[in-house]
Amino acid sequence: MTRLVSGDIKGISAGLPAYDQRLVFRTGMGLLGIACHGHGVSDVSMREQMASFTVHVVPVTAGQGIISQFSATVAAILNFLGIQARVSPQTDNAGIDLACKEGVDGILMADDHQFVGLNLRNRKVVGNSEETGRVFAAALGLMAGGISAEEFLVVGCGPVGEAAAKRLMSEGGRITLFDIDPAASERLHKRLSPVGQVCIAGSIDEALAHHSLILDASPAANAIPDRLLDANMRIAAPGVPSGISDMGIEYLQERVIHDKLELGVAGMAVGLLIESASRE
Ligand code: 2YH
Repeated sequence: MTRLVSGDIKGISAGLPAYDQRLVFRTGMGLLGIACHGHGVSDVSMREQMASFTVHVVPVTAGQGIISQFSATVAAILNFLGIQARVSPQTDNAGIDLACKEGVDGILMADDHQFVGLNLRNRKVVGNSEETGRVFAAALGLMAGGISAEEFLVVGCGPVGEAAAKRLMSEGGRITLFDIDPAASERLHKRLSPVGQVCIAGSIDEALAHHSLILDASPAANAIPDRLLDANMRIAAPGVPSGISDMGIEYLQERVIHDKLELGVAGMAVGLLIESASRE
């Protein structure tokens, strides 16, 4: 799993309104709309829930320690969605202690391996990897004009790729998996086969030659080589670093969605509140 660095986060907070607009242009929905769509809930009802939900983002010093602006950026994304979030003045266990004593409704916190959200009202826990996969899959479905009976290529068979594949399959999408490690695609294939139709591609060249709807969840630069890009492709790319080069992103223009934090945090926020929202 890739650990974010401060360069990945720079500019996210200030860029939220513009990013939201770009998402609307690409999918017909903004950050909140896509996250709600990923969970199958109405954004109107979710907006109401969010307005009365308070969150502390607790910085974590364990492992490689605090990433400058990480917690502030997570809080900015939550605020943009309408949640009352702030960075806790305390780190680690003291931050959890303070959140409980102050009676806040939720906590978001990340160490080097896991980024979790906790709803302190009902003990619901959400994970960033699962939410990222789910919400990018929903965004790809919107770019594709629907998921049912469409063929999707999922590149990268870790937790993000798995969650994305499950979300696509839940609406009748047909999945081909590719991972640089064949054992990883085999393992995921075994887990997904009872759910629906899943194939494994032997090479990225073969996989990209036969697919135009791609979910790139691989944590590797150049996982989708420029030479294999096609003008008909639509790609949702939550992997960090992005598997598509800057030149590839430029080439695909409005047919690519890539971010390092925004959609995943939006998915976590909706996931935390989903029990109290009405369905789409
Ligand atoms: O970037 C990460 C991990 N890769 C988890 C992401 C899961 N998709 N963690 C961020 C660490 C933040 C740091 N501990 C802080 O500033 O609190």
